[in-house]
Amino acid sequence: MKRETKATGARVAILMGSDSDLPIMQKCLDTLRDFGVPADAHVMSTHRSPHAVAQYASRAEEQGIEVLICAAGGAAHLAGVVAAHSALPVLGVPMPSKHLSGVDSLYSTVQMPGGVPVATFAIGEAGATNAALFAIQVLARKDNSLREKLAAHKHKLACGVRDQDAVLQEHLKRES
Ligand code: RP5
Repeated sequence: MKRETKATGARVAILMGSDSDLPIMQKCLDTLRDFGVPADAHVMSTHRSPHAVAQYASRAEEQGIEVLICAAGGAAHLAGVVAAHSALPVLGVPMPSKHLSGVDSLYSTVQMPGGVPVATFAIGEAGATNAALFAIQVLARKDNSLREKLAAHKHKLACGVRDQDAVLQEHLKRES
């Protein structure tokens, strides 16, 4: 079946090899939404729907997509094949897998041949969140409002750690 790609206003596309990846990739969608970045998301598989992957990847740039985020598990070739078909930055998120805990996904995403880069993130939810943040950092180079939101995000992280430390100091004081 031919998949038509229509311009949707999305700046980032999230592709995942199966809907079983969605619970983890929801972190990626949520992070992009929190920053107000319009994103497309699709299930498509290098092995199960190879033509859809090739077609989407080769048309993504003309559809206005600026960064491609690809999540797959096991023999995780999605990010690599997308990178083969597009000159856009491709971010790979290795999914935890049933038998090898995602180490298979990590290796098959990260070990690209020279000349075809895939920026590979941590296995699982941290990787899903960080891929979204990295995509936002790329877009923020030419977007002041995103730069401000990233600065606020960093500030919130630091405040969270400062609050944790304050609780720890109270606890230690009570114990002494
Ligand atoms: C990969 O195989 C998918 O990305 C998923 O992580 C894994 C298992 O897929 P399902 O069997 O759950 O569809 O292609």
